[in-house]
Amino acid sequence: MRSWNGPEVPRLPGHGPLPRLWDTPSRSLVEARPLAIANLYVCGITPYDATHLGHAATYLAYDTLVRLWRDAGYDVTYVQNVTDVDDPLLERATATGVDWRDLAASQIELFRGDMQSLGIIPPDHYLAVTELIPSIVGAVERLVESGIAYTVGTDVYFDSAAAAAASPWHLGQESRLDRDTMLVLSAERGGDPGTPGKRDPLDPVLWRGERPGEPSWPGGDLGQGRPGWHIECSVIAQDFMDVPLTVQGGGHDLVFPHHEFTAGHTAALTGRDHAALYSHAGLVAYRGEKMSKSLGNLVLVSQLTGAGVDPRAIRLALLAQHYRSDWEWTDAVLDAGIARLHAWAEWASRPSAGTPLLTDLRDALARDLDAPAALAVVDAAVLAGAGPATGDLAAIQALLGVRLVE
Ligand code: 5CA
Ligand code: ZN
Repeated sequence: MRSWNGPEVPRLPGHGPLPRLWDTPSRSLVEARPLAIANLYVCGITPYDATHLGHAATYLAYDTLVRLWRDAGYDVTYVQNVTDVDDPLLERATATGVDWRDLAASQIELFRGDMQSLGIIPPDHYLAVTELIPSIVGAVERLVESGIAYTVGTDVYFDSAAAAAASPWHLGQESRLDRDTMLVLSAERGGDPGTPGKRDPLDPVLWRGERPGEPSWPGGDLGQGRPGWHIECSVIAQDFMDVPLTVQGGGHDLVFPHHEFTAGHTAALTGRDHAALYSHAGLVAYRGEKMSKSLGNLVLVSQLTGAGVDPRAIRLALLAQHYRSDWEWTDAVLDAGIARLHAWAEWASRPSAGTPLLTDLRDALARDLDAPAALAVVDAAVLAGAGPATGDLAAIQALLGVRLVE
């Protein structure tokens, strides 16, 4: 699938350090060191109610990571999916009387425009799940053949215990959660722990047999149906990159069950870990609760830009929050972004002077993508009175993605 046009990223002198990122399973900062190429998979949108500022914040975090890898001298392969067939999308389509394909297509197009206006580096491979059905069917068939999947009626489930016996993965490897917590989260986040006939209530569906009124595809031995959620990201990642990936990313609402079972599926299919590092972005709230499509408490990027807000001010507003913290979008957050953009643009027009900021910007961002610290480096220079040093504007454009002069 087509992605979107990428921003111009100036090449900077020398190389920055490799970034260290917080790794969910080991609960520590880990150097995101590529084996050869940096392989990044970030979980993409389910295309309805795009693009809210929570999505934007998460994709901005991994945009920053791509910028740092490139600046450190590595080539990057970046893959992102679109979950263009899933229960919530189908429910929304039914509720609004729109064909699910039209709903998905319009929201993906909106998302592309928003990502482009925010200057987010596009993935090299942008895949809708519906483009990969045969590959997913093949993977599920292999799991059935190796005894790691079983059927309940017309549905096929992942056997977590069998996978743990046959692969480097075990339930809890990625999320490090206890069973009681997993059971609660499974019920809240798309799992079906109450379905009778499963070997373990936590086992996730790999292939959902056809239901009346739902879209379905030929599944070979599996029968007509559609893919489960976690197998989609496992297969798309494997089809376009070597595993273990350098980094698997997404918001922290995906720690369990999504990334746990994505890891389980990949390990069962390849005998290898899905990723060397699992990174999770914090969740953006609005009016006291997580900004989410299901709650409807959304601020959309397109609403702000449509009202005339400069996308660079939105970018600066988001960068002022550490990617890993949960935080709340307010008018004050946006106003601070707008004020910072004005102050920086005025500074950029002053005569060139001062000490270059490049090393300090690189060091700040390499410490777990500390964008607030990087903004503070520029703020200090702006307050000091002199203009930017030679190379500062290129450094800000390459590392923070904000272009201050034409
Ligand atoms: N299609 C799946 C992933 S395979 C999905 O979670 N789609 S989504 O549209 O719900 O979310 C897209 C991305 O934005 C995911 O990485 C998710 O973790 C992240 N996200 C969703 N809500 C928020 C939020 N309020 N704040 C930050 N990130 C969020
Ligand atoms: Zn995913």
